[in-house]
Amino acid sequence: MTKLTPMEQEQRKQANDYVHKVYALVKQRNPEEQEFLQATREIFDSLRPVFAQHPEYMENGILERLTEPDRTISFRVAWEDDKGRVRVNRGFRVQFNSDLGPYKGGLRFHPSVNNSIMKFLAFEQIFKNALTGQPIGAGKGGSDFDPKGKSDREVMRFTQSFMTELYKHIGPNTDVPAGDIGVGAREIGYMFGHYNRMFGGYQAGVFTGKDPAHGGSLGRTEATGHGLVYFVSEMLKDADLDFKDSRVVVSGSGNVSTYAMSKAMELGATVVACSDSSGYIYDERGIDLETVKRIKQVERKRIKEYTKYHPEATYVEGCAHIWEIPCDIALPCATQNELSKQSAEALVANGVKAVGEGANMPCSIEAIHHLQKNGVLFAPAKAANAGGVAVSAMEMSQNSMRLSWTTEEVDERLQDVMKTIYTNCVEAADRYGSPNNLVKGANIAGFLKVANAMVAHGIH
Ligand code: NDP
Ligand code: 2IT
Repeated sequence: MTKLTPMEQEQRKQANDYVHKVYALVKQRNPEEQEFLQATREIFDSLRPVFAQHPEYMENGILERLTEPDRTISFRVAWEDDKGRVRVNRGFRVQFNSDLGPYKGGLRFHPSVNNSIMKFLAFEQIFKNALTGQPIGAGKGGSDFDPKGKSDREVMRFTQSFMTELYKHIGPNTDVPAGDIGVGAREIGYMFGHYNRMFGGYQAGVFTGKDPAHGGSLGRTEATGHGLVYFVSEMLKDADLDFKDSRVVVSGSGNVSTYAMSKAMELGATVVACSDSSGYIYDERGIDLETVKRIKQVERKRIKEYTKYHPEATYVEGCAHIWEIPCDIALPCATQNELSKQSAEALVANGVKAVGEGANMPCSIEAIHHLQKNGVLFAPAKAANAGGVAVSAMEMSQNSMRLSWTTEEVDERLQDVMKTIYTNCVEAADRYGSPNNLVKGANIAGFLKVANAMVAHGIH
């Protein structure tokens, strides 16, 4: 290593002091928000070398501004269930940053939803959306409403009440939501319908993830999972590896997981396990995806049902032990902090070669360090799962132009975007002194794009 000059040492010290100071402030302001603090800590760690080289970001207070959302909207959602009882949930929209375009990000319906989870997701979306190279800012929203076990009419009444309030804050040029956990085509359909009713017309560009039969983009449903596998393929290629003949474990059995499995299988992998929030199924000969889709998408039942159709498979109650199944490639595609240091140790002990994050922040910071320390290729969520929002931005373009691209056209663009993101992450990691570290590369490349826009747009 080359010796640092006294000036470089001083620049490093100033950068470290700045990061420390701002992180202390973020902690003081948000003492209860564990997930948000975890997400900011990871970003801050990556950015030290950037501040050492670019004091203008410190002078412009970029970190202080980037860690405080433009606004957080929180509201009551009252609705009536099928038995005529009044129910009350909490709705959120965190509009984090709009320096690169309209606020953009999904809506999550899950009982665990709270301010911290909304904020970490919206915060990470800033860097992810910047990485896509598309003109989109960042937001996230949702509710602690649980669609599980609700009738279609209950989901409709809830989403209409939710939209009656959210309506005031979104629009094709201000804030464009999409799906996330618990929000799929059914929920988007109801919300889009109610938005248009309140608007008194048809505003195609206010939502993405719409049904392609009425205004959505072909390929959006598959985009996150397929994009993840495209990104991981690029990473594997640089290490002379690929999906062909590999054993893959994928957590979750929702949108991201399903299409990650389908693309991995198409590339010749055997997917031996997947899960839902109750437990996981394991089939040495490979999971039958059509059965998974029927159980989860059509019947809306538990993954446990799989063994009824495939008695050769095993079902294990609980999710954590899925990472103890030996595999070459692990793709966590369910939720945040689902892969702990202990899980990472099991993966490493069983010879895992690559881990790709399909979910947002599925690996704890300690798990990531353990994987990287042991030479496991690691694809971070902000880059690896950006294919979904990238195709959302393509949906916005198609809506504006009032035309639709073919599945092949969308897929080609998605592959290009994922390759470009990969290259940009590799280059940023190299340039700032952490070769092969895609976590740092993704954080730095995303940060630079948004920070430059913030400097150009003045202090606000
Ligand atoms: P879905 O609701 O379609 O699927 C979620 C899956 O994860 C389900 O199998 C669900 O099981 C499981 N799951 C949810 N919560 C938990 C939990 N607390 N513990 C264990 N398993 C859980 O959501 P998506 O596939 O859309 O989202 C999955 C992840 O990917 C999320 O982190 C999301 O933020 C991220 N993501 C999604 C994108 C998209 O385009 N949809 C884009 C980029 C990232 P069960 O059926 O039991 O609820
Ligand atoms: O986390 C994510 O990137 C999403 N849930 C998708 C967001 C979008 O606007 O398509």
